[in-house]
Amino acid sequence: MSASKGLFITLEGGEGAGKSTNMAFIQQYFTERGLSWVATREPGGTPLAEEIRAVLLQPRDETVASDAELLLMFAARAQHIEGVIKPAIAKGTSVLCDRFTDATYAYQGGGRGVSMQRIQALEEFVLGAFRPDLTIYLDVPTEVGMARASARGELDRFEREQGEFFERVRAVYLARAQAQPTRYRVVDASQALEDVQRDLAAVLDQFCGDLA
Ligand code: Z5A
Repeated sequence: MSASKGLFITLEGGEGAGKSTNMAFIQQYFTERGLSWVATREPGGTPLAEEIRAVLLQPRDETVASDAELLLMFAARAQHIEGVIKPAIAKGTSVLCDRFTDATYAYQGGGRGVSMQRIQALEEFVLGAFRPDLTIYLDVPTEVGMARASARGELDRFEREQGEFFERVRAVYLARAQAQPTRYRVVDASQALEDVQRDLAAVLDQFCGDLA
């Protein structure tokens, strides 16, 4: 990978996988090697997209139609790609993104049961051929992740889902990782944190070694 190209790296995981904890580790990895980076997240990452995030995560009495949820995810994504992700990469800055389109396949496709063809059509409409260079999936058994996450405070609209929902989410992530081994790396996030981060560093060494 040439030093002038910013990488687009996405981090994915189910409930309690440790994304926030390990996003901080990835940022530190980049900083220690003098690599320029910007950290961002989905849904969100720009003022407008963060407003859409708040709408999406807010628990509400009204049932949210799966297609409304799907379209809001992609509306936020369209704004995020144009406003943050593509401009950073064009400047040679790597983008470290907490969730991206794989989360839509996992949560809206797997969790909610939206057809994968419909998600794929929106992906092509909003992203064209643009995809992450590397997607790291932090894999943790659902019951382990839910136990970790239950220690947190008030639950958002997604965190209120039941175990079967998160089992379907996990199954989609694992299937996508298996189907796209060039882009995906799966890290066993049920290990002790220091072992998770050793494995993460090995993945990053392989992908980012030429940039330092
Ligand atoms: N969503 C969607 O449906 N469709 C989409 O297209 C997109 C998103 C993009 C918000 O995402 C919701 O949006 C998300 C899916 C949906 N809903 N859910 N669930 P988010 O990424 O902002 O929210 P999150 O999933 O809750 O992520 P998080 O805050 O990064 O949580 P986390 O992965 O659980 O990470 P954590 O807070 O670092 O770790 C949880 C706890 O585990 C914490 O106490 C840690 O100290 C502990 N931990 C972490 N690692 C370990 C290890 N190795 N051992 C022991 N304990 C650990």
